[in-house]
Amino acid sequence: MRLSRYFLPVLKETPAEAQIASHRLMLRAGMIKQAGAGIYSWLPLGFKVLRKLENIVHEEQMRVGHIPMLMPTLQPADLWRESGRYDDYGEEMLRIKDRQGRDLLYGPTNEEMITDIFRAHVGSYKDLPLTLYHIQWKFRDEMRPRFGVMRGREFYMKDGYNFDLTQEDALHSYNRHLVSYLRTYERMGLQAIPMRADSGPIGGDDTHEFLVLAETGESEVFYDSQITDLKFGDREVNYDSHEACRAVLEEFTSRYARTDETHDEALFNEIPEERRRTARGIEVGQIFYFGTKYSEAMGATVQGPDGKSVPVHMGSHGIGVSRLVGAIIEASHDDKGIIWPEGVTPFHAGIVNLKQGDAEADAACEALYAGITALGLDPLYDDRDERAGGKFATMDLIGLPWRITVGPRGLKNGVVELTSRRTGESEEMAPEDAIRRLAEIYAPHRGAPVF
Ligand code: P5A
Repeated sequence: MRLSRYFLPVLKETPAEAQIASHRLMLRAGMIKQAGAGIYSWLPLGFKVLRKLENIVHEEQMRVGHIPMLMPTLQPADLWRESGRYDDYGEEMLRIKDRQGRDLLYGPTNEEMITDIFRAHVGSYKDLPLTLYHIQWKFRDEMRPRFGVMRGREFYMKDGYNFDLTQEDALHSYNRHLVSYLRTYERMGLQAIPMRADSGPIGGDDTHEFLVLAETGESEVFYDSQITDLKFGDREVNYDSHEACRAVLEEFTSRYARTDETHDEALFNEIPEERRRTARGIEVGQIFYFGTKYSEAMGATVQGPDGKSVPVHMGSHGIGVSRLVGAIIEASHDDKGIIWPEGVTPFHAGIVNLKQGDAEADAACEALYAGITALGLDPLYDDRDERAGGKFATMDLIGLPWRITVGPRGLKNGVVELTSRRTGESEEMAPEDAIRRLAEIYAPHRGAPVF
Protein backbone atom coordinates (compact mmCIF):
# COMPACT_ATOMS: atom_id res chain seq x y z
CA MET A 1 0.00 0.00 0.00
CA ARG A 2 1.19 3.51 -0.81
CA LEU A 3 0.47 5.92 1.98
CA SER A 4 -0.50 8.66 -0.49
CA ARG A 5 -3.43 6.48 -1.59
CA TYR A 6 -4.34 5.00 1.79
CA PHE A 7 -6.80 6.25 4.40
CA LEU A 8 -4.82 6.75 7.58
CA PRO A 9 -6.34 9.66 9.49
CA VAL A 10 -3.70 10.02 12.23
CA LEU A 11 -4.37 12.58 14.95
CA LYS A 12 -1.73 15.01 16.18
CA GLU A 13 -3.49 15.79 19.43
CA THR A 14 -4.06 13.30 22.18
CA PRO A 15 -7.83 12.80 22.43
CA ALA A 16 -9.02 14.01 25.82
CA GLU A 17 -11.55 11.19 26.35
CA ALA A 18 -8.96 8.41 26.17
CA GLN A 19 -7.71 7.34 29.60
CA ILE A 20 -5.43 4.44 28.70
CA ALA A 21 -2.60 4.02 26.20
CA SER A 22 -4.32 1.58 23.85
CA HIS A 23 -7.42 3.74 23.48
CA ARG A 24 -5.31 6.84 22.93
CA LEU A 25 -3.04 5.15 20.40
CA MET A 26 -5.87 3.49 18.48
CA LEU A 27 -7.51 6.89 18.04
CA ARG A 28 -4.25 8.66 17.22
CA ALA A 29 -3.14 6.00 14.74
CA GLY A 30 -6.44 6.28 12.88
CA MET A 31 -7.49 2.72 13.70
CA ILE A 32 -10.96 3.40 15.08
CA LYS A 33 -13.53 6.14 15.30
CA GLN A 34 -16.18 6.23 17.94
CA ALA A 35 -19.70 5.96 16.52
CA GLY A 36 -21.53 6.06 19.86
CA ALA A 37 -20.91 5.04 23.47
CA GLY A 38 -19.01 1.75 23.33
CA ILE A 39 -19.54 1.45 19.56
CA TYR A 40 -16.70 1.91 17.06
CA SER A 41 -16.03 2.00 13.36
CA TRP A 42 -12.90 0.11 12.43
CA LEU A 43 -10.94 2.31 10.06
CA PRO A 44 -8.65 0.57 7.53
CA LEU A 45 -5.59 0.16 9.77
CA GLY A 46 -7.63 -1.11 12.72
CA PHE A 47 -9.68 -3.37 10.48
CA LYS A 48 -6.48 -4.95 9.14
CA VAL A 49 -5.33 -5.86 12.65
CA LEU A 50 -8.78 -7.17 13.57
CA ARG A 51 -8.70 -9.42 10.49
CA LYS A 52 -5.21 -10.68 11.36
CA LEU A 53 -6.39 -11.70 14.82
CA GLU A 54 -9.49 -13.27 13.37
CA ASN A 55 -7.36 -15.32 10.98
CA ILE A 56 -5.11 -16.56 13.77
CA VAL A 57 -8.19 -17.58 15.75
CA HIS A 58 -9.64 -19.43 12.76
CA GLU A 59 -6.37 -21.23 12.06
CA GLU A 60 -5.96 -22.36 15.63
CA GLN A 61 -9.58 -23.42 15.96
CA MET A 62 -9.47 -25.46 12.79
CA ARG A 63 -6.11 -26.96 13.78
CA VAL A 64 -7.84 -28.69 16.70
CA GLY A 65 -10.87 -29.78 14.69
CA HIS A 66 -13.44 -27.14 15.57
CA ILE A 67 -15.85 -26.22 12.78
CA PRO A 68 -16.47 -22.62 11.68
CA MET A 69 -19.94 -21.31 10.90
CA LEU A 70 -21.85 -18.06 11.28
CA MET A 71 -24.91 -17.25 13.34
CA PRO A 72 -26.82 -13.95 13.13
CA THR A 73 -26.44 -11.02 15.51
CA LEU A 74 -30.21 -10.78 16.07
CA GLN A 75 -31.91 -13.59 17.95
CA PRO A 76 -35.56 -14.35 18.74
CA ALA A 77 -36.36 -13.81 22.43
CA ASP A 78 -38.30 -17.09 22.55
CA LEU A 79 -35.09 -19.14 22.47
CA TRP A 80 -33.91 -17.32 25.56
CA ARG A 81 -37.27 -17.82 27.26
CA GLU A 82 -36.67 -21.56 26.89
CA SER A 83 -33.39 -21.43 28.80
CA GLY A 84 -34.77 -18.98 31.31
CA ARG A 85 -32.07 -16.44 30.54
CA TYR A 86 -34.35 -13.87 28.84
CA ASP A 87 -35.34 -12.47 32.19
CA ASP A 88 -32.13 -13.39 34.04
CA TYR A 89 -29.77 -11.56 31.70
CA GLY A 90 -31.01 -8.20 32.88
CA GLU A 91 -30.20 -4.79 31.51
CA GLU A 92 -27.07 -5.87 29.67
CA MET A 93 -29.27 -7.38 26.99
CA LEU A 94 -30.37 -5.09 24.19
CA ARG A 95 -33.99 -5.92 23.50
CA ILE A 96 -35.65 -5.02 20.21
CA LYS A 97 -39.20 -5.28 18.85
CA ASP A 98 -39.77 -5.77 15.14
CA ARG A 99 -42.74 -4.32 13.19
CA GLN A 100 -44.80 -7.44 13.89
CA GLY A 101 -44.29 -6.87 17.60
CA ARG A 102 -41.99 -9.88 17.96
CA ASP A 103 -39.33 -9.70 20.63
CA LEU A 104 -35.77 -9.89 19.39
CA LEU A 105 -32.44 -9.26 21.01
CA TYR A 106 -28.96 -8.40 19.82
CA GLY A 107 -27.01 -11.48 20.89
CA PRO A 108 -24.67 -11.06 23.87
CA THR A 109 -23.64 -14.73 23.39
CA ASN A 110 -25.06 -17.76 21.53
CA GLU A 111 -25.57 -20.75 23.85
CA GLU A 112 -29.32 -20.88 23.14
CA MET A 113 -29.04 -20.46 19.38
CA ILE A 114 -26.39 -23.14 18.96
CA THR A 115 -28.36 -25.53 21.19
CA ASP A 116 -31.38 -24.94 18.96
CA ILE A 117 -29.29 -25.77 15.86
CA PHE A 118 -27.94 -28.88 17.54
CA ARG A 119 -31.33 -30.24 18.62
CA ALA A 120 -32.73 -29.70 15.14
CA HIS A 121 -30.02 -31.73 13.41
CA VAL A 122 -28.24 -34.10 15.74
CA GLY A 123 -29.90 -37.13 17.31
CA SER A 124 -27.24 -39.78 17.78
CA TYR A 125 -24.11 -40.18 19.89
CA LYS A 126 -22.40 -41.22 16.65
CA ASP A 127 -22.34 -37.57 15.57
CA LEU A 128 -20.38 -36.63 18.67
CA PRO A 129 -18.02 -35.12 19.65
CA LEU A 130 -18.83 -31.86 17.90
CA THR A 131 -17.50 -28.36 18.40
CA LEU A 132 -18.94 -25.51 16.37
CA TYR A 133 -17.78 -21.92 16.56
CA HIS A 134 -18.21 -18.55 14.93
CA ILE A 135 -16.68 -15.11 15.11
CA GLN A 136 -19.45 -12.56 15.28
CA TRP A 137 -20.36 -9.18 16.72
CA LYS A 138 -22.00 -9.19 20.11
CA PHE A 139 -23.81 -6.51 22.03
CA ARG A 140 -23.84 -6.06 25.80
CA ASP A 141 -25.32 -2.88 27.14
CA GLU A 142 -22.44 -2.43 29.58
CA MET A 143 -23.09 -0.03 32.41
CA ARG A 144 -19.70 1.61 31.92
CA PRO A 145 -18.36 1.16 28.41
CA ARG A 146 -14.81 2.50 28.54
CA PHE A 147 -11.24 2.23 27.41
CA GLY A 148 -12.24 2.13 23.73
CA VAL A 149 -12.54 -1.38 22.33
CA MET A 150 -11.51 -2.91 25.66
CA ARG A 151 -14.95 -2.63 27.17
CA GLY A 152 -17.22 -1.91 24.25
CA ARG A 153 -20.94 -2.40 24.01
CA GLU A 154 -20.64 -3.81 20.50
CA PHE A 155 -17.62 -6.11 20.34
CA TYR A 156 -16.24 -8.95 18.27
CA MET A 157 -16.02 -12.37 19.87
CA LYS A 158 -15.05 -15.85 18.85
CA ASP A 159 -17.49 -18.13 20.61
CA GLY A 160 -17.37 -21.89 20.37
CA TYR A 161 -19.64 -24.59 21.75
CA ASN A 162 -18.82 -28.24 22.35
CA PHE A 163 -21.31 -31.11 22.41
CA ASP A 164 -20.23 -34.37 24.01
CA LEU A 165 -21.90 -37.57 25.15
CA THR A 166 -20.27 -37.78 28.57
CA GLN A 167 -18.89 -35.47 31.17
CA GLU A 168 -15.45 -36.98 30.61
CA ASP A 169 -15.55 -36.18 26.90
CA ALA A 170 -16.82 -32.68 27.62
CA LEU A 171 -13.98 -32.09 30.06
CA HIS A 172 -11.58 -33.16 27.33
CA SER A 173 -13.18 -30.54 25.08
CA TYR A 174 -12.62 -28.01 27.85
CA ASN A 175 -8.97 -29.01 28.18
CA ARG A 176 -8.47 -28.98 24.41
CA HIS A 177 -9.82 -25.44 24.28
CA LEU A 178 -7.44 -24.38 27.02
CA VAL A 179 -4.47 -25.79 25.12
CA SER A 180 -5.50 -24.25 21.81
CA TYR A 181 -6.07 -20.86 23.47
CA LEU A 182 -2.54 -20.90 24.90
CA ARG A 183 -1.19 -21.37 21.40
CA THR A 184 -3.53 -18.74 19.94
CA TYR A 185 -2.46 -15.99 22.35
CA GLU A 186 1.22 -16.79 21.99
CA ARG A 187 0.92 -16.40 18.22
CA MET A 188 -0.44 -12.94 18.88
CA GLY A 189 2.70 -12.12 20.87
CA LEU A 190 0.86 -12.29 24.20
CA GLN A 191 1.25 -14.18 27.41
CA ALA A 192 -2.31 -14.90 28.57
CA ILE A 193 -2.45 -16.74 31.88
CA PRO A 194 -5.35 -19.12 32.58
CA MET A 195 -6.84 -18.26 35.95
CA ARG A 196 -9.61 -19.87 37.91
CA ALA A 197 -12.61 -17.57 37.65
CA ASP A 198 -16.32 -17.14 38.25
CA SER A 199 -18.83 -18.30 35.63
CA GLY A 200 -21.33 -15.42 35.92
CA PRO A 201 -24.41 -15.53 33.67
CA ILE A 202 -23.02 -18.32 31.45
CA GLY A 203 -23.17 -20.84 34.32
CA GLY A 204 -21.32 -23.99 35.33
CA ASP A 205 -18.57 -24.77 37.83
CA ASP A 206 -15.51 -25.22 35.68
CA THR A 207 -14.22 -22.01 34.20
CA HIS A 208 -10.92 -20.32 33.48
CA GLU A 209 -10.32 -16.80 32.32
CA PHE A 210 -7.22 -15.92 30.28
CA LEU A 211 -5.54 -12.79 31.54
CA VAL A 212 -2.87 -10.58 30.04
CA LEU A 213 -1.02 -8.78 32.80
CA ALA A 214 -1.26 -5.00 32.38
CA GLU A 215 -1.47 -2.13 34.83
CA THR A 216 -4.58 -0.83 33.11
CA GLY A 217 -6.40 -4.19 33.28
CA GLU A 218 -9.85 -4.17 34.82
CA SER A 219 -9.41 -7.39 36.81
CA GLU A 220 -7.45 -7.77 39.99
CA VAL A 221 -5.40 -10.98 39.89
CA PHE A 222 -3.36 -13.02 42.34
CA TYR A 223 -0.74 -15.52 41.19
CA ASP A 224 2.41 -17.45 41.84
CA SER A 225 5.20 -15.72 39.89
CA GLN A 226 6.43 -19.10 38.59
CA ILE A 227 3.46 -19.14 36.26
CA THR A 228 4.93 -16.38 34.12
CA ASP A 229 7.89 -18.65 33.23
CA LEU A 230 5.62 -21.08 31.38
CA LYS A 231 5.67 -20.97 27.58
CA PHE A 232 3.61 -23.05 25.20
CA GLY A 233 6.19 -22.60 22.43
CA ASP A 234 6.08 -24.72 19.30
CA ARG A 235 5.28 -28.03 20.97
CA GLU A 236 3.14 -30.49 19.05
CA VAL A 237 0.15 -31.70 21.01
CA ASN A 238 -2.15 -34.53 20.00
CA TYR A 239 -5.46 -32.73 20.47
CA ASP A 240 -7.45 -35.95 20.36
CA SER A 241 -5.54 -37.38 23.29
CA HIS A 242 -7.26 -36.85 26.64
CA GLU A 243 -3.96 -37.43 28.48
CA ALA A 244 -1.93 -35.03 26.33
CA CYS A 245 -4.42 -32.18 26.73
CA ARG A 246 -4.86 -32.83 30.44
CA ALA A 247 -1.09 -32.77 30.93
CA VAL A 248 -0.86 -29.30 29.37
CA LEU A 249 -3.80 -28.07 31.42
CA GLU A 250 -2.16 -29.35 34.59
CA GLU A 251 1.14 -27.76 33.70
CA PHE A 252 -0.50 -24.37 33.16
CA THR A 253 -3.06 -24.42 35.97
CA SER A 254 -1.38 -26.19 38.88
CA ARG A 255 0.18 -23.02 40.28
CA TYR A 256 -1.98 -20.51 42.08
CA ALA A 257 -3.58 -18.01 39.67
CA ARG A 258 -6.99 -16.52 40.39
CA THR A 259 -9.07 -13.45 39.75
CA ASP A 260 -10.48 -11.54 42.71
CA GLU A 261 -13.84 -13.35 42.30
CA THR A 262 -12.32 -16.69 43.34
CA HIS A 263 -9.28 -15.50 45.27
CA ASP A 264 -8.56 -17.51 48.44
CA GLU A 265 -6.25 -15.65 50.79
CA ALA A 266 -5.37 -18.76 52.82
CA LEU A 267 -4.28 -20.72 49.72
CA PHE A 268 -2.44 -17.71 48.37
CA ASN A 269 -0.48 -17.40 51.59
CA GLU A 270 0.82 -20.94 51.15
CA ILE A 271 2.96 -19.72 48.24
CA PRO A 272 6.44 -18.61 49.39
CA GLU A 273 6.18 -14.88 49.97
CA GLU A 274 8.74 -13.88 47.33
CA ARG A 275 6.62 -15.58 44.64
CA ARG A 276 3.26 -14.02 45.62
CA ARG A 277 2.06 -11.46 43.11
CA THR A 278 -0.96 -9.16 43.10
CA ALA A 279 -1.46 -7.38 39.80
CA ARG A 280 -4.01 -6.29 37.24
CA GLY A 281 -4.98 -8.13 34.10
CA ILE A 282 -7.03 -7.85 30.91
CA GLU A 283 -9.44 -10.73 30.36
CA VAL A 284 -8.97 -11.81 26.75
CA GLY A 285 -10.89 -15.07 26.88
CA GLN A 286 -12.87 -17.46 29.03
CA ILE A 287 -13.78 -21.13 28.82
CA PHE A 288 -16.72 -22.86 30.53
CA TYR A 289 -17.99 -26.36 31.17
CA PHE A 290 -21.64 -26.22 32.20
CA GLY A 291 -22.77 -29.80 31.65
CA THR A 292 -26.42 -30.18 30.70
CA LYS A 293 -27.67 -26.73 31.77
CA TYR A 294 -28.85 -25.72 28.28
CA SER A 295 -29.37 -29.16 26.77
CA GLU A 296 -31.81 -30.14 29.52
CA ALA A 297 -33.71 -26.87 29.43
CA MET A 298 -33.99 -26.94 25.64
CA GLY A 299 -34.32 -30.67 24.98
CA ALA A 300 -31.00 -31.20 23.20
CA THR A 301 -30.65 -34.95 23.57
CA VAL A 302 -28.98 -37.75 21.67
CA GLN A 303 -29.56 -41.44 21.62
CA GLY A 304 -26.68 -43.12 23.46
CA PRO A 305 -25.09 -46.49 22.55
CA ASP A 306 -27.69 -48.24 24.74
CA GLY A 307 -30.57 -46.66 22.83
CA LYS A 308 -31.50 -44.34 25.72
CA SER A 309 -31.99 -40.63 25.10
CA VAL A 310 -29.63 -38.41 27.13
CA PRO A 311 -29.00 -34.68 27.26
CA VAL A 312 -25.61 -33.72 25.81
CA HIS A 313 -22.79 -32.26 27.87
CA MET A 314 -21.78 -28.81 26.75
CA GLY A 315 -19.34 -26.02 27.31
CA SER A 316 -18.70 -22.67 25.67
CA HIS A 317 -15.49 -20.85 24.99
CA GLY A 318 -14.88 -17.23 24.12
CA ILE A 319 -12.05 -15.08 22.80
CA GLY A 320 -12.46 -11.30 22.87
CA VAL A 321 -11.13 -10.59 19.38
CA SER A 322 -11.77 -6.82 19.33
CA ARG A 323 -10.60 -6.43 22.94
CA LEU A 324 -7.38 -8.21 21.98
CA VAL A 325 -6.43 -5.36 19.66
CA GLY A 326 -6.38 -3.06 22.69
CA ALA A 327 -4.75 -5.69 24.92
CA ILE A 328 -1.86 -6.19 22.50
CA ILE A 329 -1.26 -2.44 22.42
CA GLU A 330 -1.39 -2.22 26.23
CA ALA A 331 1.27 -4.94 26.35
CA SER A 332 3.39 -3.51 23.54
CA HIS A 333 3.87 0.24 23.13
CA ASP A 334 6.19 3.06 24.13
CA ASP A 335 5.81 6.83 24.32
CA LYS A 336 6.14 7.16 20.53
CA GLY A 337 3.36 4.75 19.71
CA ILE A 338 2.37 1.16 19.10
CA ILE A 339 4.88 -1.69 18.65
CA TRP A 340 3.11 -4.52 16.80
CA PRO A 341 4.30 -8.09 17.32
CA GLU A 342 5.21 -9.59 13.93
CA GLY A 343 2.32 -12.05 14.03
CA VAL A 344 -0.38 -9.37 14.00
CA THR A 345 1.16 -6.29 12.40
CA PRO A 346 -1.13 -4.54 9.89
CA PHE A 347 1.78 -4.07 7.44
CA HIS A 348 4.97 -6.06 7.58
CA ALA A 349 7.37 -3.17 6.95
CA GLY A 350 7.30 0.55 6.34
CA ILE A 351 9.34 2.08 3.55
CA VAL A 352 10.34 5.68 4.21
CA ASN A 353 11.58 7.69 1.25
CA LEU A 354 13.70 10.53 2.65
CA LYS A 355 13.68 12.44 -0.62
CA GLN A 356 10.49 11.95 -2.54
CA GLY A 357 10.99 13.10 -6.13
CA ASP A 358 14.67 12.17 -6.24
CA ALA A 359 14.83 9.77 -9.18
CA GLU A 360 17.25 7.36 -7.54
CA ALA A 361 15.47 7.29 -4.15
CA ASP A 362 12.07 6.85 -5.81
CA ALA A 363 13.36 3.97 -7.96
CA ALA A 364 14.98 2.24 -4.96
CA CYS A 365 11.73 2.50 -2.98
CA GLU A 366 9.72 1.13 -5.90
CA ALA A 367 12.13 -1.81 -6.19
CA LEU A 368 11.88 -2.53 -2.46
CA TYR A 369 8.10 -2.28 -2.63
CA ALA A 370 7.98 -4.76 -5.51
CA GLY A 371 10.49 -7.10 -3.84
CA ILE A 372 8.66 -7.20 -0.53
CA THR A 373 5.29 -7.61 -2.22
CA ALA A 374 6.70 -10.48 -4.32
CA LEU A 375 7.44 -12.32 -1.06
CA GLY A 376 3.74 -12.23 -0.28
CA LEU A 377 4.33 -9.57 2.37
CA ASP A 378 2.52 -6.30 2.71
CA PRO A 379 4.67 -3.14 2.82
CA LEU A 380 3.45 0.38 3.57
CA TYR A 381 5.38 2.87 1.46
CA ASP A 382 5.37 6.44 2.73
CA ASP A 383 5.57 8.14 -0.66
CA ARG A 384 4.21 11.47 0.54
CA ASP A 385 6.14 14.67 -0.03
CA GLU A 386 6.75 15.29 3.66
CA ARG A 387 9.62 15.96 6.01
CA ALA A 388 11.56 12.94 7.19
CA GLY A 389 10.71 13.74 10.83
CA GLY A 390 6.98 13.61 10.11
CA LYS A 391 7.33 10.33 8.23
CA PHE A 392 9.28 8.73 11.08
CA ALA A 393 6.76 9.95 13.64
CA THR A 394 3.88 8.39 11.67
CA MET A 395 5.74 5.07 11.32
CA ASP A 396 6.56 5.04 15.04
CA LEU A 397 2.96 5.86 15.94
CA ILE A 398 1.39 3.12 13.82
CA GLY A 399 4.01 0.69 15.10
CA LEU A 400 5.16 -1.41 12.13
CA PRO A 401 7.88 -3.67 13.54
CA TRP A 402 10.35 -2.95 10.69
CA ARG A 403 11.17 0.21 8.77
CA ILE A 404 13.38 0.55 5.73
CA THR A 405 14.73 4.07 5.27
CA VAL A 406 15.86 5.05 1.80
CA GLY A 407 17.84 8.22 1.05
CA PRO A 408 20.22 9.55 -1.58
CA ARG A 409 23.20 9.48 0.80
CA GLY A 410 22.88 5.77 1.61
CA LEU A 411 22.11 4.87 -1.97
CA LYS A 412 25.47 6.38 -3.04
CA ASN A 413 27.03 3.56 -1.01
CA GLY A 414 24.46 1.02 -2.21
CA VAL A 415 22.70 0.75 1.16
CA VAL A 416 19.38 1.35 2.86
CA GLU A 417 18.69 1.23 6.58
CA LEU A 418 16.64 -1.48 8.31
CA THR A 419 15.33 -0.38 11.73
CA SER A 420 13.61 -2.40 14.42
CA ARG A 421 10.70 -0.52 15.98
CA ARG A 422 11.11 -2.50 19.19
CA THR A 423 14.82 -1.91 19.85
CA GLY A 424 15.33 1.21 17.73
CA GLU A 425 18.48 -0.39 16.33
CA SER A 426 19.35 0.28 12.70
CA GLU A 427 21.54 -1.62 10.31
CA GLU A 428 22.75 -0.57 6.87
CA MET A 429 22.56 -3.14 4.13
CA ALA A 430 21.95 -3.60 0.41
CA PRO A 431 18.24 -3.38 -0.51
CA GLU A 432 18.21 -7.07 -1.56
CA ASP A 433 19.54 -8.03 1.86
CA ALA A 434 16.81 -6.03 3.58
CA ILE A 435 14.22 -7.95 1.56
CA ARG A 436 15.92 -11.24 2.45
CA ARG A 437 15.93 -10.31 6.14
CA LEU A 438 12.20 -9.60 6.05
CA ALA A 439 11.58 -12.98 4.43
CA GLU A 440 13.46 -14.63 7.32
CA ILE A 441 11.76 -12.57 10.01
CA TYR A 442 8.28 -13.34 8.77
CA ALA A 443 8.83 -17.00 7.86
CA PRO A 444 7.35 -18.21 11.19
CA HIS A 445 4.33 -15.91 10.84
CA ARG A 446 3.06 -16.94 7.45
CA GLY A 447 -0.23 -18.66 8.14
CA ALA A 448 -2.27 -18.82 4.95
CA PRO A 449 -5.36 -16.63 5.15
CA VAL A 450 -8.20 -18.93 6.09
CA PHE A 451 -11.07 -17.33 4.24
C1 P5A B 1 -18.08 -18.06 26.06
C2 P5A B 1 -18.37 -17.92 24.62
C3 P5A B 1 -19.02 -15.95 27.04
O1 P5A B 1 -19.78 -15.11 26.61
N1 P5A B 1 -20.33 -17.58 25.86
C4 P5A B 1 -19.85 -17.83 24.52
C5 P5A B 1 -19.23 -17.42 26.76
N2 P5A B 1 -17.93 -15.64 27.73
S1 P5A B 1 -17.51 -14.17 28.21
O2 P5A B 1 -16.40 -14.35 29.12
O3 P5A B 1 -18.61 -13.45 28.71
O4 P5A B 1 -16.97 -13.41 26.96
C6 P5A B 1 -15.88 -13.92 26.22
C7 P5A B 1 -14.83 -12.86 26.00
O5 P5A B 1 -15.38 -11.74 25.30
C8 P5A B 1 -14.69 -10.57 25.68
N3 P5A B 1 -15.66 -9.55 26.14
C9 P5A B 1 -15.63 -8.25 25.74
N4 P5A B 1 -14.82 -7.59 24.91
C10 P5A B 1 -15.04 -6.29 24.72
N5 P5A B 1 -16.05 -5.60 25.32
C11 P5A B 1 -16.89 -6.22 26.16
N6 P5A B 1 -17.89 -5.55 26.74
C12 P5A B 1 -16.70 -7.62 26.41
N7 P5A B 1 -17.34 -8.54 27.19
C13 P5A B 1 -16.69 -9.70 27.00
C14 P5A B 1 -13.75 -10.94 26.80
O6 P5A B 1 -12.44 -11.10 26.26
C15 P5A B 1 -14.30 -12.25 27.29
O7 P5A B 1 -13.29 -13.08 27.84
